Amino acid sequence: MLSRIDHIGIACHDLDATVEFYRSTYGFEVHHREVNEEQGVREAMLRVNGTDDGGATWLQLLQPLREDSPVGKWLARHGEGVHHIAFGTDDVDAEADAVRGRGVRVLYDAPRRGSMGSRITFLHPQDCHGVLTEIVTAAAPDAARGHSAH
Ligand code: CMX
Ligand code: CO
Repeated sequence: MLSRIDHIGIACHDLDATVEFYRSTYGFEVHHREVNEEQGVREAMLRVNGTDDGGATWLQLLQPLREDSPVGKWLARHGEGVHHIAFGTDDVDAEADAVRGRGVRVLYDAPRRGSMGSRITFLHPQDCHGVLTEIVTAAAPDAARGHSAH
């Protein structure tokens, strides 16, 4: 079951400037920073609210590490803005199998590592009415706590 909006991914050119906008305009603070080489991003996670499944909803601010990465390519074409939405579930493997069975292209054969030790996969935007869609299972609390922010 998809049980929450886990995060909204927002592409930006300058992570620090964008973090400062969200802090000074809305009061959202950075909970976690991370570089994900595989995804080609430097990111900041801003916690917005808790959810009734025990998880949370975040803003994921994304600056590309390289032009030839999903966020880098998208920024060059569209400029800054909302890049993807992510639904949270406690079983990303089962959800990926279920949507694959409904004819939606799942981009990864097996989930990969996302923010804060989560496991993530993506659905092709052309199969989702133009929305790049991510499915996330958060790390168990112990694993998340052991994950270092930098
Ligand atoms: N939202 C909606 N549509 C998108 C999109 C996005 N973010 N990114 C690409 N597309 C669309 C393009 O508009 C294009 O459609 P048209 O041909 O109709 O114009 C099509 O997808 C192909 O676009 P492309 O620029 O050629 O991009 P690629 O095919 O090389 O890559 C995709 C597209 C979805 C496979 C790639 O972006 C991807 O693998 N994304 C998943 C990984 C990712 O986004 N990582 C960063 C976030 C990490 C995180 O959340 O932790
Ligand atoms: Co994301």
